[in-house]
Amino acid sequence: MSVALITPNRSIKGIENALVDKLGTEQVQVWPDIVHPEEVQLAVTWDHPHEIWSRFPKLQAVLSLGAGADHLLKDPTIPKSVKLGRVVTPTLKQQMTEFVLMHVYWIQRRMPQLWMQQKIMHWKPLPPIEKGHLPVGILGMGQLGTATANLLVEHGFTVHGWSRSPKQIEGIISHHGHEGLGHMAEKVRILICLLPLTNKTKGVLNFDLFSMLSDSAWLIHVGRGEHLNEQDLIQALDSGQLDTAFVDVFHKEPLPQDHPFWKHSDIYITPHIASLTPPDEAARQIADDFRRIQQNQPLSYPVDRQSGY
Ligand code: NDP
Ligand code: OXD
Repeated sequence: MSVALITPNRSIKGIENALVDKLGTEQVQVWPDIVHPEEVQLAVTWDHPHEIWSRFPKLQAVLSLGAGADHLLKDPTIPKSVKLGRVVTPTLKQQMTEFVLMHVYWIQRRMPQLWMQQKIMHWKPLPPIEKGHLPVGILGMGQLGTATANLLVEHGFTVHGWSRSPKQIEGIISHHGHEGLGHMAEKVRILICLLPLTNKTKGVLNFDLFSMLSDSAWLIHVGRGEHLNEQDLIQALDSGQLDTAFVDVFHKEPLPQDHPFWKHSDIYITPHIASLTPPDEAARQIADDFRRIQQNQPLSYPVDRQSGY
C-alpha cells in the first residue's frame, strides 16, 4: 500500500525525501509518476487536478497539504466514501501565532506611521499605544486562532474570539454565531481573520463588518483571499474606517501586477507566507495518518464535508 503526493504546482522534494525516510521508496509515489495507482490508500494534495480518483480503487483518505482544506472541498469528484483531512503541524501553528503577534506589535508601536514619517524625513517620536486601548478580535478560534489568542493574552492584550459554536476558553472573551460577530466587532480595534474558507465565511470581511469596528481599526488578514471583499477594503481605508490592513492572502495568487493593493499606502502585502509547513513535520503527520488508516483510526485533523472545514 502507498501514499501518493499530488501537488502539481508546488515543489515538495523535501517532503518526499522525509516521507521516503519514514516509509521507504515502495510506499511513496509522486504525481504524475504514479506507477501503481491500485496501491494508493492515502493521497496528499495541494491544487490537485480533479477527476483523477477513479484511478485509485483502494483510496481511503485525501489530506490537504496545509491547514486550509478549501481546495479539497472545491473538488466534487472525490468519492464521498473517502475521508478528508488536513496537515497541521506544531511549527505551522507557531509561525502563525508569531506572525500575528509581530503585526499586533507593529500596530502597537505605530510602525506604519513611523515608516510614513521616514518617507517625508519627519522626526517625531511617537509613544506606543497602550495595550489596554487595543482590544483584539480573532475570527476563527480553531487550531490557529486559539493558539494565536493565547499568545496575545500572554503578551497582555485583551482578546475576543469568534467561532461557529459557543466556547469557553480561559482568558478569552468568546462570541459565536451571527449576532456574536456584531457584538465582538463593536468592541475590538484590531481584527484578525483566521477562518477557514466555506460558503458561510466567504466575503465575511466586508464594509458592513468594517463599519461596526471602532474608527481607525486595523485588519490582519491571514485566512483566505475570498474572505475579503477587496473593493470594500479600499473603501474602508480611504474613508478612514480602517487605518491599515496587513494582507497575506488574495483572491488571485500571485497578486496580479495591476492590482490596486500593490500601491495602496495603507495596505501591507505579504505573499501568503504567514505560516509554512516544514517538510519533516509534514512527513511525520502524513506517515502517522497513513498508519491510522491501516489501523482504522480517525485521521489526525479530519475535515467535515458538511461544515466545509
Ligand atoms: P480550524 O478548522 O481548526 O478552525 C476553524 C475555526 O473557524 C473554528 O473555530 C470554527 O468554529 C470557525 N468557523 C468556521 N466557520 C465559521 C462560521 N461560519 N462562523 C464563525 N466561525 C466559524 O482551522 P485552523 O485554525 O487550522 O485554520 C484556519 C485557517 O487559516 C485555514 O483554513 C486557512 O484558511 C488559514 N491558514 C492560512 C495560512 C497562511 O499562511 N496565510 C496558513 C495556514 C492556514 P468552531 O470552533 O465552532 O468549529
Ligand atoms: C495552509 C496555507 O492552509 O499555507 O496551510 O495556507
